[in-house]
Amino acid sequence: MAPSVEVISPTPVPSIEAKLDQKSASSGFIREPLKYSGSLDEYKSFDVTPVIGREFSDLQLTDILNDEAKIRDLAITVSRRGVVFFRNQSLNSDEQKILGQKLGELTGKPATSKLHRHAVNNSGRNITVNEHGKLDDEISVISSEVNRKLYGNRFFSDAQNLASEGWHADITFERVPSDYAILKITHSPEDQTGGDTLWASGYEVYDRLSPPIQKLADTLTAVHHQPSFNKIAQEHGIELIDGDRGAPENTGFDFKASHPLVRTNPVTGWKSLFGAAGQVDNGWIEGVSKYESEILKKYFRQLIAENHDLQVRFKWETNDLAIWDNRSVFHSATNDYDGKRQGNRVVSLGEIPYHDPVSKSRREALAAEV
Ligand SMILES: O=C(O)CCC(=O)C(=O)O
Ligand SMILES: [Fe+2]
Repeated sequence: MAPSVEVISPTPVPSIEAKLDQKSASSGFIREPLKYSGSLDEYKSFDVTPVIGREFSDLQLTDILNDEAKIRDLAITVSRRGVVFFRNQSLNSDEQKILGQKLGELTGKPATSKLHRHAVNNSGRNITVNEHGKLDDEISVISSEVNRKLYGNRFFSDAQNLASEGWHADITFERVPSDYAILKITHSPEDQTGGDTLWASGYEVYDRLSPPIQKLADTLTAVHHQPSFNKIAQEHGIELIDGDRGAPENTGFDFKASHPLVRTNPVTGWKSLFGAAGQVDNGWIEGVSKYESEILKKYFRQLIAENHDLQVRFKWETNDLAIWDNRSVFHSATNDYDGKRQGNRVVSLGEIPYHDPVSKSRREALAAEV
């Protein structure tokens, strides 16, 4: 008998086992959570909130760039705290790229995963990464001026949309999405204030689901979709990057990928809600009715946007830098300024997302650690 409700059929995706096999075959990827060795304890730092965020008060990243133990510990710290902040960094864009690649390499990402080359936010837009006119496809220049040109008035302070629409994780429409992202703000807003960025913990969102809803979420997948790139490319005569966007799997112009709704972070071993907010606004949750998909998407977005106790907000000064783990946090820019603001972002690619059924939630794992 035909189902009485319209069910969104799952797109064919490899089974969890196939994904794990594929990953372990291609990467020797690490199943056991990684242990922090203590090598960063000599630097002054503090937790910005109980749940998310750590700030290092005076560490210069250039001083530790060649120290593999420290970079590995840094990656573990980012994965555990979700986002880590550094003030007034001297790191240039080439060093930022080295750091982006090392964070994942030293924590076991597949050898084929490099730095992302963004289909739109690349050198083709002709915004230079420094004052010497350097263009680089592995750096996305985050520019208020270009955003206003391409995406219109939601990037002005008098926009009338809901600011909470901005919550997302980066480039999850790719089959191999990001592990870490590093944003260095090179020009803080000319207005003197505004332009803060917020991050929200996907681990904590998962922990706020009741056990029966966690069980349901554990079994689901979601399609992540970004339809606006093709539209923007057409409207503004931009040539999209089609070929290898940092991993051999990341090609084509569909900008669509199916990923587990709840993703295990291989560095911490913790489960995080992943198929939520901006990256699934134009996508859907698979295997449930269209109506159920909309209700679940709305509920997950609400948990992210309306729980300020799982968020952290950062106020930028020029040359401040943030590193976050795109597998386990969402973030949102604040478009409350009208002057110029600009930064360089490196997005590195990690593993094909997977859900390890024996992995723990953050709260469970932390309780077991003490
Ligand atoms: O401009 C910001 O504050 C953040 C922009 C963003 O979403 C990103 O860099 O990934
Ligand atoms: Fe982003």
